[in-house]
Amino acid sequence: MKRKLLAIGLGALMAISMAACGSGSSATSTAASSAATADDTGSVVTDTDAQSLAQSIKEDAGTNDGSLITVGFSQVGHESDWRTASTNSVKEAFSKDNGFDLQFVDCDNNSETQLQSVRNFIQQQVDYIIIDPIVSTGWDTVLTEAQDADIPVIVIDRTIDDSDKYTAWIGTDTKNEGLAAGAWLKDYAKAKGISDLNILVISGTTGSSAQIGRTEGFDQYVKSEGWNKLDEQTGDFTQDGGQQVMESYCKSYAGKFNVVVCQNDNEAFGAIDAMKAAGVSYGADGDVIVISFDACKAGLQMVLDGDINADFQCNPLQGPDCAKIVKALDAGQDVEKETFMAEPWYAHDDTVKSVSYTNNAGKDVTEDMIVVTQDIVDAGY
Ligand code: GYE
Repeated sequence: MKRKLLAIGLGALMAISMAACGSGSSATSTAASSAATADDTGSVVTDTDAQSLAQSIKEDAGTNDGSLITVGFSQVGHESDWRTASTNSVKEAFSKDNGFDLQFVDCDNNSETQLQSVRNFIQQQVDYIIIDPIVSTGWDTVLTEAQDADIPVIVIDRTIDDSDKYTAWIGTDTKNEGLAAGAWLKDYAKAKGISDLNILVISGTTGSSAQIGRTEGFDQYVKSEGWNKLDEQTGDFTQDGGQQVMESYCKSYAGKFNVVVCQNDNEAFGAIDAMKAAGVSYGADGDVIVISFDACKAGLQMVLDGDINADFQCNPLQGPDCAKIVKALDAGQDVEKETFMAEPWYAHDDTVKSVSYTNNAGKDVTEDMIVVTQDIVDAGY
């Protein structure tokens, strides 16, 4: 493919200032969280950094003699350990050494910013665009614009559900994660002799495919088993959000719940802090069963410690496969439209050894629940 030299103009500067805006909100970090915060990854720049970043992008562009593949990556934000791992994975895979010139925009969970970042990439005529879509709808117009500009779009992680004008997607099936969580809870409650399940859900960012999929999958079991879902409120996939929602749940539903489902680990860290403060006992030895998703390193540590009962992994290390896809496209090869990452399921103990359910593709599956060990935690992302 003929390389387009990166045009550093207004568009790039806008992208930089948008990234700078992203630094205004506080990145969630936790004592329990072992992964780097957004600042550590360099994914968020401060206002004072914007000038020097502009300069360094100019210099970088100057060193691209046309041999590097230019790629724009529009990332959701920096809300969780999962996100940090995703950003790092893409940045490492799309390094200069690997033949890429990557422009990164942290959209700070703002859909307007995200659409604008993609338009800026189109204006700059990058060779390829990677999008991790904050929400699953509202994409058709801008994807048409990318198509008209002859720029292939690769979607990672979350799905785009109102347009098929992208070349490839790589990620996980989050409905299966929700289904597996429901299947585990059903068997766990049975094994423990718990007949009444009173459930509080702290959901992820509303309208994101990760929230929609996990809710749909889990709700299938709520319905079929006749469980009592007391409430569902969003914690926006952040620790602060999880803590705030749980603080209010602890007041409104004091003594009335025995399950908390957090749609990611960072929310679980916040929810656990809130339960601790409210004197609610939780986890393997407590009154409240805690279910989480992501299974990042800090989350797995909490499973090992018995604070989280079960954690359904979502693999964020999509950078290498994504780079492979871009290289293949660049060599004029066909690529798979969809690539699914493997996702293991983890638990504190072997009360439930495996889960059986009908997955999102309509297939009956039986999958192991892996009991977390220190080695598994150490190998985590
Ligand atoms: O679960 C959460 C992150 O889109 C699957 O986004 C991803 C989700 C992940 O903020 O931690």
